[in-house]
Amino acid sequence: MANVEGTQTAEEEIKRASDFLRGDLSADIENAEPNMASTSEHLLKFHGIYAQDNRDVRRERSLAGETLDYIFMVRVAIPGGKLNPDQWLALDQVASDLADGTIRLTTRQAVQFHGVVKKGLRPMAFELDAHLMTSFGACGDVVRNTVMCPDLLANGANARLVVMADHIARTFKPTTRAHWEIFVNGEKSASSEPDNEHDFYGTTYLPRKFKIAIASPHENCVDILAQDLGLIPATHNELGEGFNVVVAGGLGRSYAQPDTFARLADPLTFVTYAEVDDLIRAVLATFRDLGDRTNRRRARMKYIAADVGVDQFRREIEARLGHELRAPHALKFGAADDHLGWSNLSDGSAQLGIRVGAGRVSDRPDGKGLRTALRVIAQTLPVNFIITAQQDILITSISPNDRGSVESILARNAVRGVEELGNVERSALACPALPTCSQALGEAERKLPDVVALVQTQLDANGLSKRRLQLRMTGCPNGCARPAVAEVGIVGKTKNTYDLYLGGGPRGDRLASLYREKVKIDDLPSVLEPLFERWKNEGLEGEAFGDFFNRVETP
Ligand code: SRM
Ligand code: SF4
Repeated sequence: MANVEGTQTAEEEIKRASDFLRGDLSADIENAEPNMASTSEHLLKFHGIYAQDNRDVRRERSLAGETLDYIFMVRVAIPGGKLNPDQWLALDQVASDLADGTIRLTTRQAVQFHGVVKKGLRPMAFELDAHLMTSFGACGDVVRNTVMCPDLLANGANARLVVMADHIARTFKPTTRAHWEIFVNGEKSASSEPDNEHDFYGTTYLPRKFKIAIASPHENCVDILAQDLGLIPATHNELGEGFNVVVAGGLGRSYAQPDTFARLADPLTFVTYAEVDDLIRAVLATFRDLGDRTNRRRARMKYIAADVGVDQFRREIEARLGHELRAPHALKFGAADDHLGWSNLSDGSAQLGIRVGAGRVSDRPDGKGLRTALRVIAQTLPVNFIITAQQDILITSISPNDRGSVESILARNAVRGVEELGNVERSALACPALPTCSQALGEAERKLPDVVALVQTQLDANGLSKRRLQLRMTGCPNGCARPAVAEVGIVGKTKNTYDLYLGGGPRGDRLASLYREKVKIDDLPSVLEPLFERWKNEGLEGEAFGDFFNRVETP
């Protein structure tokens, strides 16, 4: 099979001509302009940096004939979301010194900083590097931050599994030194030889992003079927420990392009630990060779599988692997665990999961809040942190003697415990959307508290307060908060209206279907009310809303 024919996108040539992701970045960063040239903007993404402008002031500045308020978003890749206190304190400091004073936890267990100015990019990269973190490879046409269920890190998990996210991050990160030359130490590589980049990346890297996650076999907090490649720990009767592998999931869609769609990953095979790297390499090579480089909207791996069919896609992977794949195992998922609240781990330590509304770690104007609480905890107690794929944070490795100290620091800073949260609020997700995201058609993160309150009120009015409901909201159909697999997905369509998707599974194993188009937020209660009433009256014992909707409304 050949690559998709046609004229390749401009981005492909930018990559090819960039000398392994250098381009004119150094010169562009140093000049006096507040923004970057568009070629550099594309390359910047590989370095974890997005050129943005503050959209709240875009119109008034344009009308006044002023330049846009140029800012940058920096995404820090954190494999498995694991951070030690030194790293958390460095992120906290960077948020104050170089960004907008907030730390944004992402749906892929990474961290984003918003409102960074061009002059701050190098100091930020330097600080991150000093604390063994980097934004390099957090964005761009490469393997993105590897996500991992926190349960796999605790409770006596096997030693190979604990380091799996780090291993994948290290093994599949581009090897070019460009980032360190340009952003960290400013020195041109001593050698004039070209970098020895991975074969599967070559000079044009992947057609687009590639996402890997590792799920718990018991619950699906990482939305494993939304990934390009998912690993689920399993034991084979004859071969022992390894992973069931799923491939070719992805959720992004574009209104402008009807041939884009959300797709759940398919089971591919079982591999042992010894085989997993080669399999990932073969899948990456398949994507590299067959992915659509003529149209970035269709340049995800899911479209190869959808276009050529799962069997042919499998044969393509086998051809690059050099042997046949084993038959896949049937998979079954439990409902996602949010990991919130206290739990005792098998090593005798305790863990506390704290809800972070839309992942935004910040303080209130009076200086109290989650950001201060986490800083004090990191400064004073020997703990660690894990960011979850639900945009929340876990404080881990808490000595039983320190539980009281953790609780009093949180209480002093008015951080609410899980028992104080409403059930909708507890699991709701929202993407950043306005004012930073260039692709946002409507609000998400800023509107989430209102939406949660409206839906919770509606549930309460129907006597359903105690029922869980998974609500996810995004400012556009790219689906960054994964609304396409949610029980209730609210997806920006225009400035003030949203498409409403219903019936995803709490297990993340079913796509939601479009229920109503162009709903105004204020009209949400009246749209949901009859469905909630039916759920109450006709729902089976313990039946989740998504399952109920799917049973009664889907033909
Ligand atoms: Fe995303 C683009 C934010 C997870 C699908 N995503 C963006 C950008 C960079 C906008 C842009 O291209 O200019 C957003 C930055 C906005 C801002 O101001 O911060 C953005 N995506 C996010 C985050 C921060 C959402 C969040 O609330 O946490 C997540 C960061 C993940 C990370 O740490 O790496 C985030 N994005 C996702 C997910 C969910 C996931 O990976 O589990 C998806 C759906 C899964 C998938 O990839 O199919 C997702 N983001 C997209 C897409 C659509 C891709 C496609 O297939 O068409 C875009 C658009 C693009 O890449 O051009 C996008
Ligand atoms: Fe931006 Fe759309 Fe992603 Fe929200 S879903 S962050 S609006 S790209």
